[in-house]
Amino acid sequence: MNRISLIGAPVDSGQRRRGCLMGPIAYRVAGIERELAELGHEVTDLGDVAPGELPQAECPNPAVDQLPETLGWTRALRARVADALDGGTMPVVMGGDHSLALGSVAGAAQHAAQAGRPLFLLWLDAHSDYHTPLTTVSGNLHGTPVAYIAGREGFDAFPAFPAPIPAENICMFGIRSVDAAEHAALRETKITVNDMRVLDERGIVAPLREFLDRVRAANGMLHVSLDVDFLDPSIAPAVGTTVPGGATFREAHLVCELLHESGLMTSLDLVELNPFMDERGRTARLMVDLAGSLFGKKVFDLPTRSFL
Ligand code: 5AB
Ligand code: MN
Ligand code: MN
Ligand code: MN
Repeated sequence: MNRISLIGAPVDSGQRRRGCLMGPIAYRVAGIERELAELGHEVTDLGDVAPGELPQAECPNPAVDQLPETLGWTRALRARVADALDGGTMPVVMGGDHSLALGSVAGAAQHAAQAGRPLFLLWLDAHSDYHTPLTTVSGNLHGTPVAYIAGREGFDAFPAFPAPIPAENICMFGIRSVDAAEHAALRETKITVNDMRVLDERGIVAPLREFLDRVRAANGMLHVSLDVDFLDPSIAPAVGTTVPGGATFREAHLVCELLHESGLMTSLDLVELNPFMDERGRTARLMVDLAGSLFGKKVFDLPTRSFL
């Protein structure tokens, strides 16, 4: 049994296609609270976070969009996620675009540092989100959280990231769209980038187990950040940044099931759902279904059978 804190994060400042602010409501309408409660967890919906007063901020890169808004969210979400963890609950952040991870992972890192445990990051995404505010071409800050979390330079406008996560503790899955500047920077790190080619060749189980084994061996905390575009757009159309060739329905569920079995996840983001682009709620429902798998839902609970 987990004590789960649902945290609404209607963040829309990390990109320019509006709609992610409707995400938290879509998760509620799709029944996320009941889904998790029926699995035996104690679920509390803390409602939506607000960004607070917007700080003055400037960035040398004129492309950067909505910096003060994103800074406001970063502060507010960091505090809320750290509080949820300090109170012994597991935060599930319902986004909102991926810039919310600037705050949610900072909150997890703040808590982990105080608890004296290392923090690991599992990034399930089509994109590596490894730009800094200085390298981004689009100016959309939802493409920057991993760089902030890993302690890259270029985030002068932001509060210093508490205990940046060492590259060896960061693992990405589903990657299939990386910009040139991100690629060059990632080459210089030890971040594990399991792109779709790796999943095609090795499947998802072996590389995920390798990572989870490392988390367990270090007695680490594990933050999981699930971007809707990790999934193939044919099953999850409700995203602004679709990239073909993503994870299938079963691959995605298998990741979630293995994560649940590991018992290692300590905080979670559900990001980039844009309900305005959904088809009759199917993406919202799929994400709730995946959240169910992450918290112990199984289709079958029978010993393996052979029907010969
Ligand atoms: B997402 C791109 N690299 O910087 C950029 O959806 C896309 O949170 C970023 O993964 C995608 O704008 C951010 C082209
Ligand atoms: Mn992302
Ligand atoms: Mn993405
Ligand atoms: Mn996106």
